Amino acid sequence: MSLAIALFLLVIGTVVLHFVFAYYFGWWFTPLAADWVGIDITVYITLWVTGIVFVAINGFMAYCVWRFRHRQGHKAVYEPENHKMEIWLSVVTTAGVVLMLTPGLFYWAVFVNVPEEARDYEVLAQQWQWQYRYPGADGILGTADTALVSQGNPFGVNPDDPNGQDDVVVNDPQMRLPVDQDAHILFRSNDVLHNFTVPQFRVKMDLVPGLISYMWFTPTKVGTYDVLCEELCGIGHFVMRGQVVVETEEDFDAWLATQPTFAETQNMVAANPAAGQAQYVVCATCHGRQGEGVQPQGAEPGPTNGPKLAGQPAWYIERQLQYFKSGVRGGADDVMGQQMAAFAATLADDEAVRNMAAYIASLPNVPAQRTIVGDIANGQDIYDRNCAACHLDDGAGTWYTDAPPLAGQSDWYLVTQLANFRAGIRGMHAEDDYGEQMVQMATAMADEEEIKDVAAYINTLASNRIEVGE
Ligand code: HEC
Ligand code: HEC
Ligand SMILES: [Cu+2]
Repeated sequence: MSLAIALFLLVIGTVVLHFVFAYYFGWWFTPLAADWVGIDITVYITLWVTGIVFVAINGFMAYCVWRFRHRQGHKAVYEPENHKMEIWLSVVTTAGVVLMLTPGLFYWAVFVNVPEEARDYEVLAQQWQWQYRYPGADGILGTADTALVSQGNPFGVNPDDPNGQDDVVVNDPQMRLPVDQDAHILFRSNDVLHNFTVPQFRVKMDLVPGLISYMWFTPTKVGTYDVLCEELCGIGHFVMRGQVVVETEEDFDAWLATQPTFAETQNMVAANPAAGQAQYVVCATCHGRQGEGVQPQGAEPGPTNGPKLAGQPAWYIERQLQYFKSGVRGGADDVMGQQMAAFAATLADDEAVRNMAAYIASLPNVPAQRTIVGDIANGQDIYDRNCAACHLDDGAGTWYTDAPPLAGQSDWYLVTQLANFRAGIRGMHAEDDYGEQMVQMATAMADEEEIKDVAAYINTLASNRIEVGE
């Protein structure tokens, strides 16, 4: 009897909760922003078919448990054959399965047949970022290969292919698409399986190393949508966040025209460290003459305690200076970052930023002082499980994962940054796609104590540390 009631409550509860979540909390499809309304229809049909079957079967089971419960003097009868009932059940099951499968097959045929006039785009996934490629004026994407991937050619575009010279390669997790234009998206992966999903477009596709997969859709609404990596197996895919900005064709074309072509990125003049050095004079007050950093004297770092910069690679320095200039770092509640933002603004243009980054990257990696003590074993445990995947086992960082070196950095600064990421002071700006990863990762440390443990462990990774007082 209690089993019958439990089954009955399960059915009622599931149906009621479904409607409460859908209508009261709005846990439902995001508004559609592409022309794949057919996908929604197939999902609705499947939901209705499986919903009705769920209620019918469990209801029937509850009924049987109650109706045919054990009673004195009653005996079960064995009835192995019932032709009428078997035919009836087969017909209903077949109808249900056909109803669920047919629309899917129909839309799959549309899905795999890309319209002639669709424009080509390419998405490249790697641990743990997205990159995008747009064809130039010729409308053709040149060939590319992961074997050609390097820091100067992160997309692996074939430098000998004339079709690739005018391609626009964007090493940034934000993609742009013109509205109401069929988009044919080609997918490649640099390392492991990934999955490109934009919920509002209702289409998703796996990216498989060694294969080119594809999908197509027509974005129908101007707006900004989140890109998710819905690959479940493996680590870190949940931090692969990006955006697709759907805009008018004029806006899209205007933006594309401002982007350097592949040929231009390959022929860029080398940065000039001497020009950077001339401008560094103002930076020295807070970051030291040799970029060695200015140690805090009291317990808390003050506004003139700039972290050590020597030992940081040019790509990381350049990105941070651009972040400070554009307000991605150094926002309203970031008191220390605001100090810095004022000085980043003195670098007039992209060239000045590149020159400064090149100068800082050329500074000798002088030893940093060890100021943090903590439980090194606990710090190592946290670091190896959560941080090494991007910052590497030895804390050296790599351009490939966009993660900067941590070993050799001012340890007190690592502590303040991890606390800032945890508090949302750094990494929460809508355009801070790299910092956002750290907002998620900073939760690996439960409290201030554990942050210090990790910093203490990172201290042991640097070969050029000096002990306090040495
Ligand atoms: C008034 C002091 C001050 C001056 C002058 C200053 N900075 Fe900074 N800088 C800081 C502080 C403080 C931080 C750390 C901000 C934080 O805690 O988020 C910082 C952070 C940075 C970072 C980020 C480092 C990292 O690992 O993320 C870079 C790069 C940088 N500064 C470069 C420069 C350059 C180049 C100049 C000269 C144009 C300069 N700074 C001038 C105080 C200063
Ligand atoms: C998914 C890759 C990834 C993982 C895992 C990761 N990080 Fe990071 N980390 C980054 C990226 C990318 C940045 C640069 C952010 C930016 O450009 O603003 C960064 C920046 C940092 C910074 C700031 C450095 C500076 O000079 O300002 C610290 C500190 C840091 N990470 C510590 C950690 C620790 C500790 C862990 C483990 C708990 C960890 N990270 C795990 C990707 C990662
Ligand atoms: Cu992924």
